Amino acid sequence: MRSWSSPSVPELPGTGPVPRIHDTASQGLANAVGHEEGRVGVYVCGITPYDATHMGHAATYVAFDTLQRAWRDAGFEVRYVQNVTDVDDPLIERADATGVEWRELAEEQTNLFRWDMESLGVLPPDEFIAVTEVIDEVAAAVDTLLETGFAYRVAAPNAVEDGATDVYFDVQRAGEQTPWTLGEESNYDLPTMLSLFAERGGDPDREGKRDPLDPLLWLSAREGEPAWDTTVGRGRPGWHIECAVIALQHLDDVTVQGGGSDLIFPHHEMSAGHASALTGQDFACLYSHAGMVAYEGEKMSKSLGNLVLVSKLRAKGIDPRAIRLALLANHYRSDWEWTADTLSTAEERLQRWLPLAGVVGAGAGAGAGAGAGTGEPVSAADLRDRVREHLANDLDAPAALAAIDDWVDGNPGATSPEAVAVIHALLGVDLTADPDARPPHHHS
Ligand code: 5CA
Ligand code: ZN
Repeated sequence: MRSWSSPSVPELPGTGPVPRIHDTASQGLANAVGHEEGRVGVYVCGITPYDATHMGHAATYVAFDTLQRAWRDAGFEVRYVQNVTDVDDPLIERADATGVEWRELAEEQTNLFRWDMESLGVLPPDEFIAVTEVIDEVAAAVDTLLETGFAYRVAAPNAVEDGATDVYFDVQRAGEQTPWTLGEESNYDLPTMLSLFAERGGDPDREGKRDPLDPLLWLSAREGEPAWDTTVGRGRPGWHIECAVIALQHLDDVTVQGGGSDLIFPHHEMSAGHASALTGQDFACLYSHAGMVAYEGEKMSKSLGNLVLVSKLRAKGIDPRAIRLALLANHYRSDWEWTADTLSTAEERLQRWLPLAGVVGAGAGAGAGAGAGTGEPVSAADLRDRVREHLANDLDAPAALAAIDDWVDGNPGATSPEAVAVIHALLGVDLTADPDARPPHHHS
């Protein structure tokens, strides 16, 4: 599928340190490196295209964008793959409820997402793959899992065709015969797994399964639902196999499997299991998860409807660079709440930084810090080193922002092309851009 346009990323003098990030599987910090020297591959789970793009989505993609920028600055060649779950239960339900065709809903929302990512300065994936583009590949993988005994069929009495079967993944067998075992990625105990499985699309009580935690690989055609004729039968892919297949198809080396922390289990656990059963090898080197953004006291989620959308803020004339700074002001691994202050603080910060590029912001003038000199005097090269160090330390963007604030305070009124380049390359905020010069929103 078409991705989106890449923002420019200035090259900085020298190279940054190899980034270290938290790995969910080993529960500690690890060098974000793969099997091949100087090359990394990252798979970040993409949107299910409805109610896009809310601040939770945006925070997660900006977090992995920061990782990419740190990698590039450290001299790595990065290959980035992202999916779009354009066929799944919640999308179909939403399409039905609103009387829109599911394909149309997915296309319109994916366009909106592309536009939001572009406006936030997020680097595009090299491969942006919709599930509907890989139906045959998923079916082939399910066939392989059936042949190798990692998958089995379960009667589906409510399917369209008489005698149809759904296909499930055998977690016990995979645990015995592959490098993967249940819980190795998430580190969750059984009761936690069972409750999260039920909560996040699993069906622990489905009759005929060998283990309550066995996840669906293939759903045979149901009345009124999308289905494809394939080698495993007429139907559609399960959720976890989709990401395993796309990642394996487009990356030689999955250095990092990423997404929000709501994907730790079952999604990334099961994707890792499926991939291990298909290849006989470990799936990703590292599993990286962004914290959950809340709003009005609860996780921002499509099912609750407590959403702040990037596109709505932009329609109100909010500078997307302020949105990006608002997201970066929270450590990517923490759970945090979006409030009105989140945005106003970021807007003030942007105004304080704009003079670095010789732009006098609306709120500047006798603005914050002018003449205050509270920060220590450091050179722009020192600032670059500090920002690099903070980002290499588990993507500590809040510390990087604070270092820049200090620098601005310590150099009141200064313009600095070096500082501007650091902010542009590593934080994805271009202080020289004219926010009003962006093309108007293009509808699908
Ligand atoms: N299509 C699947 C992944 S294969 C999916 O989870 N789609 S999604 O649209 O629900 O979420 C897209 C990404 O945003 C995922 O990485 C998810 O973990 C992340 N995400 C969703 N809600 C939040 C939130 N409130 N805070 C932070 N990240 C979130
Ligand atoms: Zn996924």
